[in-house]
Amino acid sequence: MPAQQPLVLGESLNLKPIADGRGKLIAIEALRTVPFEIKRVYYIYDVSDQEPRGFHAHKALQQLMFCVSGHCTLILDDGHQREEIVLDDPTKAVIVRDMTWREMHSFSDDCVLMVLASEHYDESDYIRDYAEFRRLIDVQG
Ligand code: T46
Repeated sequence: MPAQQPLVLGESLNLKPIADGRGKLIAIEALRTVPFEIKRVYYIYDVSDQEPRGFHAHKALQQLMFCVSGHCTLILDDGHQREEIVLDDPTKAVIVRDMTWREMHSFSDDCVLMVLASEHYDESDYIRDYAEFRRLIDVQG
């Protein structure tokens, strides 16, 4: 397994597989494996021509992200620094907290990016303009 990179903006989580002669199983439990209730699960796959996605932050949302298949590159930005994380192993997950700008790049053809979210979908929680994101970060100090 690749070595975990030390993360500054996202909290890395090493998901522990339960392995036996039949293969591997990973269980993720709300308020145990992740520090939040899981209200929503979605996954991104079949990304065309390595098209980047994301380019937004959330006002109040925590998410756990990992690739169950393939790989992609996650960029996190807190308005002061940027961090690049390659998600390339189903055991390698990142908790992305609110007020963190995220971009997903370089999706492999077989990539399935799984996301467990602390809230239901709410478009009003999105900050999709980077200048507005920076302004809100500055206001928060
Ligand atoms: C995030 C990154 C990692 C829904 O209707 N329900 C949902 O739960 C989601 C996540 C999206 N949608 C709709 C909203 C848009 O019409 O699906 C469409 C695509 O969503 P979006 O352009 O926001 O997709 P990404 O890949 O840019 O971002 C997504 C999540 O939206 C976002 O919260 O953190 O993945």
